[in-house]
Amino acid sequence: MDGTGLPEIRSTCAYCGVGCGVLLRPDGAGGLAVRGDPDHPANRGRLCSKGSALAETVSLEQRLLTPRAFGQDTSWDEALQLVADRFSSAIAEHGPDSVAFYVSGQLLTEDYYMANKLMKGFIGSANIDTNSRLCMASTVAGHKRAFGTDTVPGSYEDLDQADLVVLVGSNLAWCHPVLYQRVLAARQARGTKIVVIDPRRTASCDQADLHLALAPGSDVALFNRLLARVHEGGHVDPDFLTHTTGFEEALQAAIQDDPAVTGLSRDALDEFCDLWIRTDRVVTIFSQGVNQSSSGTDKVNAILNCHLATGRIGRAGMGPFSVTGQPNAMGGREVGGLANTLACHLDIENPDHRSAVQQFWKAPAIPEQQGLKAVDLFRAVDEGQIKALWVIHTNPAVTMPDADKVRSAIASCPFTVVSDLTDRTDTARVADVLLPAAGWAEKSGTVTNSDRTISRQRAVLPTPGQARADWDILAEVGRRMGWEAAFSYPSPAAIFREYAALSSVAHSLGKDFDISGFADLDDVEYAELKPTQWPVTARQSGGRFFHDGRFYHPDGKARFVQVNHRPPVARTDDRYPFILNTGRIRDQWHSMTRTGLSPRLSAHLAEPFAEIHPEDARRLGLSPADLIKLESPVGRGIFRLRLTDAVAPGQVFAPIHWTGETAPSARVDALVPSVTDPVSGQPESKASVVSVQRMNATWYGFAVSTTPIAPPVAYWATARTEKGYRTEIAGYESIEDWESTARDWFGLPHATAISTADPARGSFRIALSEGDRLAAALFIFPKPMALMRDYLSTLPDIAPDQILSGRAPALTEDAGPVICSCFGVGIKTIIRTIQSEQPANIDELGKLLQAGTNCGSCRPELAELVKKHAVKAKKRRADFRRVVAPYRNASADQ
Ligand SMILES: Nc1nc2c(c(=O)[nH]1)N[C@H]1C(S)=C(S)[C@@H](COP(=O)(O)OP(=O)(O)OC[C@H]3O[C@@H](n4cnc5c(=O)[nH]c(N)nc54)[C@H](O)[C@@H]3O)O[C@H]1N2
Ligand SMILES: Nc1nc2c(c(=O)[nH]1)N[C@H]1C(S)=C(S)[C@@H](COP(=O)(O)OP(=O)(O)OC[C@H]3O[C@@H](n4cnc5c(=O)[nH]c(N)nc54)[C@H](O)[C@@H]3O)O[C@H]1N2
Ligand code: SF4
Ligand SMILES: [Mo]
Repeated sequence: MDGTGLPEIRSTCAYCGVGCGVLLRPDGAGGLAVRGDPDHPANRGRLCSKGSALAETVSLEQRLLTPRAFGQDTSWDEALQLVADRFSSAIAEHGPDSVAFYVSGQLLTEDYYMANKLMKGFIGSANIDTNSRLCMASTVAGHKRAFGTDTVPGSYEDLDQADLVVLVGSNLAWCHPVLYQRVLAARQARGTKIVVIDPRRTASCDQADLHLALAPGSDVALFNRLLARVHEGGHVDPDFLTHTTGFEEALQAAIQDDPAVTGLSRDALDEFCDLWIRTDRVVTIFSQGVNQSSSGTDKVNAILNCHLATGRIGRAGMGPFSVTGQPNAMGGREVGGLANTLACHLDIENPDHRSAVQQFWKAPAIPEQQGLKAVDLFRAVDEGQIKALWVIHTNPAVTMPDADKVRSAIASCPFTVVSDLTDRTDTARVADVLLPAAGWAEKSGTVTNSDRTISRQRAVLPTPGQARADWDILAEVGRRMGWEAAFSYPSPAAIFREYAALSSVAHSLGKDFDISGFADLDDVEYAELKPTQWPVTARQSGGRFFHDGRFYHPDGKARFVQVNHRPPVARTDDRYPFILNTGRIRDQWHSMTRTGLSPRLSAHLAEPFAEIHPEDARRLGLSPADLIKLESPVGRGIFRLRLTDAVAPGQVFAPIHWTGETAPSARVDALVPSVTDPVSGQPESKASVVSVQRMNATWYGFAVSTTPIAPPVAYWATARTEKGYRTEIAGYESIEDWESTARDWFGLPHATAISTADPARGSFRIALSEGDRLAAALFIFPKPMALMRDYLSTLPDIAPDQILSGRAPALTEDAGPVICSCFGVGIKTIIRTIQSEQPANIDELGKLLQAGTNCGSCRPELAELVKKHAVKAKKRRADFRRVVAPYRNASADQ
């Protein structure tokens, strides 16, 4: 593609659990060309907006390139010895449970295996937990309760073959976009129906036949209603029931639940139940709206109960389907990354399993009990029980519930190590030792996606600076702690072989996870490994589970679990009258350390926001573009108001992505208390309670600059642009001398300034240039202001004397916030084109503008725009304002 002649190398996308195959062609200068791998079974060549922009995130900007200890650069030798010594001395003095690892579903399987082996087998504690506790733990627990094993029964092909896809607490269009495209393709090909169960109207509702906006946390009651109706109508599969136990009890519990708690009408409930019951091929996809709940495990079992009762499991086009979030969330579950599991689906509390693993590892010790789960782990850190903590490939100071408390707990821990790509994370900022990790394109290993397909990730770029792969760092610490033989590996391939061999031990103990077919893979075969769904044995490769009625409880049967509705733990009251729901946006990945580097991805939604229903806003006297303060019993934050009837009255939705680095007052998890599911320990991230108030700032600002800024004011939020940064700012204190303040914030004491001020109106504008190059501009107003932000963000391509108007020259049109990130097409351009050309659908629009014709991630938004704007001319202007507004500062396009 780029003509350099370097070959394309197959790898796997760095982001979500769909696990799309990518073809990477290094350009020889540290860059990459990326395209979808047409031969990968997960995506067949498709990529979403994030996958398409991978090349923009591999630069060395913000990379940590040398080990650091206590604020100073140091050598690997010193850093690793320090880590080994401090862990060893904590263990010697306070015992193995005084140390902990907190790791990630984004680690490669080989990295994960090392961390788990070191902690569980050699240190002898189970205090290793992973961010999967915040993500998949309820599914793991629900699967184990029902099936006796944590196994996803089906395959992605089921999505192609289903006649009904139910999305429960899953915004598939934005979070697993390539799977969503598969569902839409099935809809086109065979008329697959789509039902979305989500309190919020999301992009995934775009083509839904039915959207059930249920009351937050009421999924158990909804699926209990379905189970009761399955039974009432005589749709239970009696043959399949012989492979199960507990149906009667689960049914009695289900009948007791009052479906009215869902807040849904009887008609809507009946419509859903009828559709589900009469469609044999139904796949129920579920994700964080299910898992991240104080009744998450029960929600999972309520869904599984319905599939078990109808025998719709493990057969073509049907089954419950938990989609995994992170690229190796599934691999982490297999390798035993959670504090309550051992490797290869073996159980820590089973003495036979323990001794088998101990023998296999020739390990000195193996813990007899579960370790601390994430929330308890950081509580133990806070209480001083953990003397040494190692955080790898995750950013808990911003993504754990009660994040301010977690951040201060980490800061107060006697010894904290962070392995990351960058030192600019909320967690790295408070750590003692920073270890530079090799990143996605620089390291080799394997990942397992949502449908149990194991794929290779391959190093295609040289490792920068002194960075090292996570497995390598862990193994060396293991050696330096005295376990030379157990941690000497020449390559990830050697680790993988050992892991595969351990899986045959697990299989001999009756476990389903078996990749023993890989135990003899030589280095060349590992290098060439093709995507393969497990199990992989001498006899079998891939396939579905449970269709044969064989489950993994000791009696070989599946279990129905009695579940009843329990509302979310926090209740709204006069003080905290709103429910706070949190989640993801289309183009950012978690704490944005990688996607935030891409100007394209940052142009979609450039500022942290909170969505509120217009009726609530009216009641509270809020106007579009206001900044609002959210306060919960544990924390507070400031967000841009986004008015939309996509959220129900009484609810607020805010995304999770902003951090101390990008918007310090919009760290959403600072507001989420650490309430957990009693079975899985997973936090309730989607049902906190908050109050909402306008932030009565004295002034509001917008800045563009070539270098990042972090002004010491109540609110700022920054995003990458093509050539620099754009920052929204607001403050309470009156500022007398705006020019010197601006110079200070931008770090430009000697730049040439042109400014205009209108003290009567309280407005001020300044452009600062160095030579003939515009370096920064700042606009201050007493209210949220109207500016052509997207045009201004093209700085420094604007002449200093032009910028102060805040408007584009007459002939330049402001494209507006980017909707199609592949071709950089802004919302205003799209609306203008729809209005002037009146395309009948998004395909016609695509011919006019290219928008939506590459990765397709923006197609739901384009469809909504086409629907809204193919309208009569006189309504157009008003509509234009209303639709553009929520994308950022709502008065921006007046
Ligand atoms: N763009 C993007 N994609 C991602 C990620 C990312 O950061 N960015 N992260 C990846 C990861 S790690 C994960 S885990 C997945 C998450 O993927 P999803 O689970 O699809 O994403 P979320 O936005 O967290 O939440 C899904 C939905 O749950 C709904 N919800 C809230 N409460 C309830 C409830 O009580 N019941 C029901 N039924 N629904 C409810 C929310 O309104 C939200 O729309 O995404 C993965 N993909
Ligand atoms: N309120 C609320 N909170 C949530 C959620 C929610 O929906 N609502 N979702 C939860 C879920 S599902 C998840 S998965 C978590 C995600 O939360 P985190 O895992 O904390 O978020 P990330 O930003 O993905 O953190 C990954 C870190 O690893 C670093 N990194 C990248 N590549 C490498 C590498 O190769 N090696 C190493 N060592 N480091 C690397 C990145 O720079 C980054 O700092 O958030 C959880 N928190
Ligand atoms: S759907 Fe997008 S983010 Fe997920 S693996 Fe595929 S390309 Fe990557
Ligand atoms: Mo996740």
